Amino acid sequence: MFSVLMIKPRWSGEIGFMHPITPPLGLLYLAAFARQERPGSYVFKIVDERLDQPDLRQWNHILEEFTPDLIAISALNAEAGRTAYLTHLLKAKASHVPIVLGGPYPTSVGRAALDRTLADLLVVGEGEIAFLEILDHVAQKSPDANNLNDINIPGVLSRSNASLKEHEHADVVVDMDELPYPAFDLLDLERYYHSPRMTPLDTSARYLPLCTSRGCPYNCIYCYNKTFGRRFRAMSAIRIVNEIEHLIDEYGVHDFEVFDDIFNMPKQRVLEICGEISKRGLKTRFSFPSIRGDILDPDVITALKSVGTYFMGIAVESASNRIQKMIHKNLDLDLVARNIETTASSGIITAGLFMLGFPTETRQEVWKTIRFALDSRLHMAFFFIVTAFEGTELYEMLEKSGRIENNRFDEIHDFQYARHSLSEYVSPLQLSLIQSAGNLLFYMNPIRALRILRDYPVSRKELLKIALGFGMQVSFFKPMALLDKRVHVHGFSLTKS
Ligand code: B12
Ligand code: SF4
Repeated sequence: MFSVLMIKPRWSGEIGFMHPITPPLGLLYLAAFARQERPGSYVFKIVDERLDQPDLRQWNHILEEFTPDLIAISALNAEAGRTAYLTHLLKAKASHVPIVLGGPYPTSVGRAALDRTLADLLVVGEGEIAFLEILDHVAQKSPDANNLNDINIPGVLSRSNASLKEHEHADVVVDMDELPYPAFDLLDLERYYHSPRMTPLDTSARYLPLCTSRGCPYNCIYCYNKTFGRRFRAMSAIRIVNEIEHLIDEYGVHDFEVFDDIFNMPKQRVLEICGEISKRGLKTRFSFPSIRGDILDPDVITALKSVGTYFMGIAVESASNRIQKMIHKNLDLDLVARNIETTASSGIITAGLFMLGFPTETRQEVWKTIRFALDSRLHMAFFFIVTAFEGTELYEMLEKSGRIENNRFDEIHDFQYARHSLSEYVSPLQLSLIQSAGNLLFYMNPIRALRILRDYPVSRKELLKIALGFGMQVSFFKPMALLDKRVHVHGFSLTKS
């Protein structure tokens, strides 16, 4: 049987303190789709480096034991360095085995990902269809990595098919209901249940991720949403609730973390999903790490609450209308403030996601964002330092103005601790100090503390642990980060502290 070794690399650099390890949904969809379309043809094994951290000896053992016919690596930009290292390590041992690279990293940099690694092929964009064609091609025509020159699949780049247009995307699954359920059976799920997750609450619950739509029609300049494109495609409510029911029956999981780029669209879809869950009498809990705040309304919030929503991250980014326009987010801030009020008052733990230090942002504008958070009923606030990722409009903007000398952003994993400033008017030190002050002012409000105590879905003991951990981060790690040279982004010619 044709064996496929799938790898999720660990992060490349050292910066950052929070490392959620979530099930690698991309790989799980690729495997499930291939199994659905070619039953019995391919066998898969997943190595998640973030969990196992295999050393050289263990990697050799994995290769000898599994003897893969093809290796598939899924990477974000933040994993670019490690991905390159891995391809060298794997090629040294199994040079003839084709290595295919996919995910947001190769999608955002295109051919450069082949130059920076020893991968043989890369897929730009959504992976299911292109990956299946690659599997069929390698299995039937050319099992040797050195013989992949004739490959001609939309969105697939090889070292020799120079004719393929840069950034031509792979074919997408148009009818999302045709997607199989992710192949969770390939993972030891217990290990993910006990790892940090995206939702910053330790509810000690078994949970699984859901991704119910692909694509986002908005165009925020800092966001990398090109993998699935701007055409929004969603699963039907019935398909989604079937998957939820399957996960409850198969894995006994009732807690779901929703990974969609933009879940709450359109309103009718959300209401139908909630209606279907209630109709079937399913016991569910949901958390939404990031939701768009201007397309919420009280009906949607009530419906989500009724099916067990306990956490919602609302992406506000900036409280300055000028910055909202510049970053193409264009939020109606009054509407978002009202939605935060409704969500938080309903007892859902509501977190505000904010970004500080956009190009041209002034100190007053940064403080305006902090004040927005302070004046709100939010339970939590995350003040991230704006970082530009390759492939985003923000990155291009900085590149054009000659402000990027040597991109080191792939070393940053936690934008709370990054120490740089894209703003010409606020230095990195000033930005970090405002960020720390914002955190302190936000959490030292006694009324907020009481509301957190009342609404948190965890025991008082758990809450105390979280509060101590967070207190340590804000009062110790963050100031320490100010002294830590590694937290500087060396390659940037930005305002000096
Ligand atoms: C879960 C998640 C995380 C998790 C896990 C990340 C990880 N290491 O994989 C956590 C919370 C840790 C995280 C952190 C970060 N994340 Co994140 N995250 C997501 C999120 C919400 C869901 C990912 C997912 O499962 N999607 C669903 C699956 C089906 O999609 P997929 O993985 O992209 O896979 C498809 C294709 O990419 C392709 N594909 C994927 N792998 C492969 C492999 C092969 C061989 C092939 C052929 C194809 C292929 O086919 C798949 C199916 O179509 C996405 C947003 C989104 N909706 O995708 C952001 C997203 C991936 N994150 C992003 C960012 C920027 C980050 C951070 C840098 C942010 C931060 N705050 O610091 C850090 C990076 C830290 C790190 N080293 O992991 C960006 C990626 C930008 C980029 N170009 O790298 C995204 C796209 C959000 C965005 N719109 O900007 N993230
Ligand atoms: S930030 Fe959200 S709304 Fe904006 S483009 Fe990205 S996914 Fe879409």
